[in-house]
Amino acid sequence: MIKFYDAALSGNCHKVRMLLSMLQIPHEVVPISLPNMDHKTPAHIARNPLGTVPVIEDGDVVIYDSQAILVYLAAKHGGDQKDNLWLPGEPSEQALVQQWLSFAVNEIWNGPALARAFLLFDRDVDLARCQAAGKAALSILEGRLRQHDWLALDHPTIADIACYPYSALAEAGEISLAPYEAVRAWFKRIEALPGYVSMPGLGD
Ligand SMILES: N[C@@H](CCC(=O)N[C@@H](CS)C(=O)NCC(=O)O)C(=O)O
Repeated sequence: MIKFYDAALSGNCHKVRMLLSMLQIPHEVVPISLPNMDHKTPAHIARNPLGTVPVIEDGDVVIYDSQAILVYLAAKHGGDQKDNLWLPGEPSEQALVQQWLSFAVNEIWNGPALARAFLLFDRDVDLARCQAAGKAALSILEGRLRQHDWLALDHPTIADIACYPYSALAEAGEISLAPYEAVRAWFKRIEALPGYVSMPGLGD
């Protein structure tokens, strides 16, 4: 059974929680306390030299980074390559999904995610810079979602899962979501998907 090293308030972990639930993948959660520094113990560093969560172990396979974990879970449990809606096998579709996975790690992490981390967890970053980056990222999402229901394709993919948590948590970083109507409508579509799970600060 998959072991999932999970920290409750982590949006990166939440991406994994959501896909495990949506794909109904059996797993065991191993809680990691970031305040207690569980993620810096030798045992955890052996799993992930970066000392971060999420991490999954599936037999001998150990994967860290939430985007990499989404790719693994979708490829293994999302259906055959031809009909895998979460991570399509067709090259241009797969690349479009990857494009938004990169957006999650770069623009969304360096914007709303780090603004929230500053205000909630005393992360040493420049709040104003993160908030400005956050607004820029949300504007790009808004532009895409005014024309399309989903980020990469015409149906939900792991791109939507990867970009959702820290966008939806933006107000915890004191970035108002009021100007982003299409983004807020997209949150509702994601929250209506079968198997959606919430976390503190997100829609139930
Ligand atoms: N790119 C990684 C980032 C992982 C990450 O920074 N996780 C945070 C929790 S959201 C963490 O473990 N922080 C503790 C630390 O950096 O020491 C991912 O997407 O999983």
